[in-house]
Amino acid sequence: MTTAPAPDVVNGVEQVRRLLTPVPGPRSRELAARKESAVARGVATTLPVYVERAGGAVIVDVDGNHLIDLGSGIAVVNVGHAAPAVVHAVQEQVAAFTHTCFMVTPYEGYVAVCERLAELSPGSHPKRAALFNSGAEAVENAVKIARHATGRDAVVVLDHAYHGRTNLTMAMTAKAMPYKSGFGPFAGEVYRVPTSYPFREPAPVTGEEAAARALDAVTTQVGADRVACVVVEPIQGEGGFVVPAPGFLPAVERWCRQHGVLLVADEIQTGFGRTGRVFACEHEGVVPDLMTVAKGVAGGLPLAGVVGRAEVVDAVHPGGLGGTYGGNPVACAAALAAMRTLVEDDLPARARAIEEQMLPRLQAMAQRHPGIGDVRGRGAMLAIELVRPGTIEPDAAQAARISAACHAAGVVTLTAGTYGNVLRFLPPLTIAPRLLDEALDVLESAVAESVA
Ligand code: PLZ
Repeated sequence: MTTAPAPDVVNGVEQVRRLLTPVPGPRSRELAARKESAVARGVATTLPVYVERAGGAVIVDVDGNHLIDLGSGIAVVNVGHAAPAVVHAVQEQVAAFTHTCFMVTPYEGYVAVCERLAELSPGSHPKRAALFNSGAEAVENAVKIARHATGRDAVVVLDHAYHGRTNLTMAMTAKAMPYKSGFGPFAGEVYRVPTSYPFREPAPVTGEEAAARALDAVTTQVGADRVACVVVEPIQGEGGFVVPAPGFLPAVERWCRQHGVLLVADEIQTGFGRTGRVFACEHEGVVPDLMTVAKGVAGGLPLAGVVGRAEVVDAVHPGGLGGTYGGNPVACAAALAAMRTLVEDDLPARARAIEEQMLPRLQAMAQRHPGIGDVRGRGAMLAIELVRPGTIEPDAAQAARISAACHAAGVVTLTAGTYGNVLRFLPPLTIAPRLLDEALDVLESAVAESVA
């Protein structure tokens, strides 16, 4: 690690794994039963332990179990649960005022977050930003801006993409179950083209070739002059931590520039240090015209944003963008603290250290178990893809078994992937190396007992 050692206690939570009951325990089971009769069935839970407290990389449930969190609330608490700087900033802001609506009587925090997003995002050109509540809302607004700025309608997205659950973003998301099935009709003028998914190519395809394949589909099936924007996740998140072959993103960027098409990078899952750089686009020197952010931006408070070229964002007339809660002052205070922590504690370097610690162990597991077909990712966004040994046939049951074994042993893991066969790891970037090692020991046993 490049920075000070992680503390042993965060927010009153000891940074240890400790199980007092089976997982989930009796009090969690009671709450799960109450959920059944109160909460919509459509809202499912991955691991039904009910949380009482969280700090750093540890979640404490209502039965007193201490679990190591390798999910970060889906890549949100990059700074760790209840990071002291975030907690302090939120408490101060809550006591001052909680809401006025920025569109009615504005406040400094909103402006400061937009300034910070402009500084941290790729490219030194003049930028503008706008703030929203959720990732899906940010993606919707990026499309609104791109359409307004170009006067064009078509939106291009990729196979395996995930952009949200609202009507437009469902159309942009690839996977039918559980995100889209039964929820149509979907928004129009959204076109899906092949992506670069190295592990699933029948024969090796370079990034440039994969881009040519995608852009040929756009040219022949849509027409470049009708396209407002191409929206890409630099590493696909829900789609299975798919890292495109090198050269794919730069080739898409070049094509966009040639054809007056705006490149929108959806950095909602990849942003804020997660992949070892502040934003994942930086790994290949890609400078998007617009970028969407959410999740890690505010260390656990709901905030999202669009940041991009000033002339593009400012094409929209005054009053054309907004919402009652977008850029809520409490969320902005949290975001300023989280972004300060990101820079001051060099969290991208921590993400790179996590990769150095995890990758060799994941690769060693793959050597021993042919059921692990691929190990991939960047920084603290790593995954293993489970297959029937010797094939690329997805094996979601194996991924589910490993995940369940990790949960039972007190490690929070998530699955992902179009085929549900990817086990993904998103630890808080502040996790102590010894705690991460312990989580990897648990994973190793889970793999040994669950995988071919
Ligand atoms: N774009 C790249 O990863 C959210 C979704 C979990 P919201 N990913 C987690 C679920 O099952 O709903 C995400 C993302 C990318 C957009 C979004 C959407 O962000 O804040 O969930 O709306």
